[in-house]
Amino acid sequence: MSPGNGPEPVVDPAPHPAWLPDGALAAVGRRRVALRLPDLSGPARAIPSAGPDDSVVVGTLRAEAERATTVHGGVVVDPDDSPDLLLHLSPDLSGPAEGMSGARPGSPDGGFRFVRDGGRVAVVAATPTALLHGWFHVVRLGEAAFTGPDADERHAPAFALRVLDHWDNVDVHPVMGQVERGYAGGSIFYADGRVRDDLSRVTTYARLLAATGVDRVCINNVNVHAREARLLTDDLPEVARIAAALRPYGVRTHLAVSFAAPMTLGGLPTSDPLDDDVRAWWRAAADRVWATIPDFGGFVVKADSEGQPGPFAYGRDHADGANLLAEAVAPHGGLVHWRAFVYDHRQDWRDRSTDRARAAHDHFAPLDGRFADNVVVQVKHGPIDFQTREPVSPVLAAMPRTRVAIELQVTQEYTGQQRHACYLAPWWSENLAFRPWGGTGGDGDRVDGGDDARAVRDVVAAGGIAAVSNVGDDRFWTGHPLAQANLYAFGRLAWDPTLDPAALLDEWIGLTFAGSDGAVDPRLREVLHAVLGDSWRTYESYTAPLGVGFMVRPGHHYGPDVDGYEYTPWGTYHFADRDGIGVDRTRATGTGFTGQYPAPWRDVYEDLTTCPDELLLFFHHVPYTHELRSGTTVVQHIYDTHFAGVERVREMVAAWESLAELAPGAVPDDVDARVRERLAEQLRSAVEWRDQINTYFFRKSGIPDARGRTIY
Ligand code: GCW
Repeated sequence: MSPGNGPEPVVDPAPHPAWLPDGALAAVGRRRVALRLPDLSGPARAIPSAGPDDSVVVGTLRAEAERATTVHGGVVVDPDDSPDLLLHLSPDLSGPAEGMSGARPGSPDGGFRFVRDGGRVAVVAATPTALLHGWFHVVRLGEAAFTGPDADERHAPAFALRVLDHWDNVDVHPVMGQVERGYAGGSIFYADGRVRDDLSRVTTYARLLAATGVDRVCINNVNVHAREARLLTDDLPEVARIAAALRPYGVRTHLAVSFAAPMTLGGLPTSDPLDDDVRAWWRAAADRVWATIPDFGGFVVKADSEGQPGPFAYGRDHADGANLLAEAVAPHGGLVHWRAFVYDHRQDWRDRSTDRARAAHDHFAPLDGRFADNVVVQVKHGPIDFQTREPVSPVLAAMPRTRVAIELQVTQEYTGQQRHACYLAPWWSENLAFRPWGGTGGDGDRVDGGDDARAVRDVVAAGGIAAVSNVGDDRFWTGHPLAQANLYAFGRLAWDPTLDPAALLDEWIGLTFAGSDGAVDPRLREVLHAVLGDSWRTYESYTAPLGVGFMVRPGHHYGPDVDGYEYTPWGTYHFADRDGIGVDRTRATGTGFTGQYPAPWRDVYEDLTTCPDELLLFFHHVPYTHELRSGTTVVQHIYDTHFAGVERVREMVAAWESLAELAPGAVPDDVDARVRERLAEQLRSAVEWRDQINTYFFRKSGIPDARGRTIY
């Protein structure tokens, strides 16, 4: 389908180990490891049917310890036989060391305790899954876990819910393929129109996720087509197989469901959320799901969006719709993730008053307080659609009485489709750190606010975080081997959104490229930082200037097409003419979108002189000669960044190529070959972007480049 899919995956039976090669477990594997369990006699039980239970994870812990020690020469010992690493499952985390440092008050999850005493480490947790997270914490630390000073720390996730959404189809969709916006081959869950027989790779995936922090996966596309809708009913036993493959690593299964299911699957004449038969249908459907999968997580819904059915057909609103499902899943402790990605995709481009950026807030903010407790309103990080640069969605700050989650896109739909190296953690981190009521702004400007110093990451504590996965059945999981860093960093930020993106990159490098002794060549480390560290800003510089988005080829969204969406119904315009460019979203003269923000941002964005440069064209329509805060004009900025962006990509290519001499053999040949192939395409594509964008604006404006470089 789209050109982003790249060549066929290399035929190799074993998937790439990603961030868990055996070498990554060298430090733990060399040691004496023990597992202390409360009164569990015999081997780990299979998951009982009584309800949510992760005791199967105990078996996983044993297997992890056995495998690591077997590979690296350590040994699994009795807990009383002075182990170097003790994994202790205990309902009482406080134990002998009360008053531990690092505890997060009000943490939604018990997490685990990490105690180091004279070089011996104990990890204590109340549930097997939390203990497993503790095990991977020690794995990540490597030797440092054992060599640091005595410590007693409590680690718990900042977000209650940490989800990866898969836009995987069971049937290959005629336009979108097996995985919608997937750039890494087929689905790890489905092939040939059904759930795969061999789901071992799904368990391997769950292992990778457990080593980061993600603990829930929605296994099918939010655009629920006819075939996929049946996962909820006829195919439940198959879904149960997927759940069984994820469970050993403490990962719960969610399903995307169609709001029209009572009609399409149940034969009812309506899907009206206030209809008694419809309510009964959903209750019965939920009962069957939990009877089959006792630890099932819940439903994800895209309703009244891009053609998906929803409550509007019955004159009902999104709270009515979400609460219908919430009522059905509540007896089972289930959740409903209800997406706020709702807008008119049949807009008239001639109409400059309708603003897609406004839509989610217009629909959802008035509903604050009406959603049931087990509903999570899932909000894309920006008001438009996962663009390279957007302001933070004002919906995140507008629903104080609702559990709100932030949604990110790990799959690189708009950021190079895993053909371009583009490390997104700095971008996500900026969004999570944004303070809607004042504080540090997107480009580091300080903007004073009121008393409320909360950041987005605080606002979404109860609703958590979700992201669209970038994984497929490609040997490297993610097409571009370096795109694994995005999945890793997402999981880690989901656990702790305050982590530094550069440090996370370093962590990922340390694990992924660990040699059999656990060590990584420092020159390789340096090169990977040079290639990836600033790659999101580099991508921004040769693609989308100053907050303008969607200058991409319609449909597949790869490569430049400045006017590709300009005269379409999708509501994503830049309004470039001979005099200027940008969308006037001010209250004074534009769509009024700035008014959806609380102070101070509503005023900062409104005013041309205070609006951050990087978002200028998102909020304002200005002449090409408008002088930015940086001192350069808009059109000169466009030229400069596009020329500079391509040079940066050349440097990325050169840095990677230098490895052959600097650190021969540090990267496996197959990884090297794939990365080289992708970097070559990134350079070709960056040149294409530069030349099209620069030429377009030169021709529109008639203003030459002040430095006389080649524009066509
Ligand atoms: O960005 C858009 C994508 C669609 C996707 C939609 C969404 C699943 O182009 O492919 O549909 O977002 O988030 O629902």
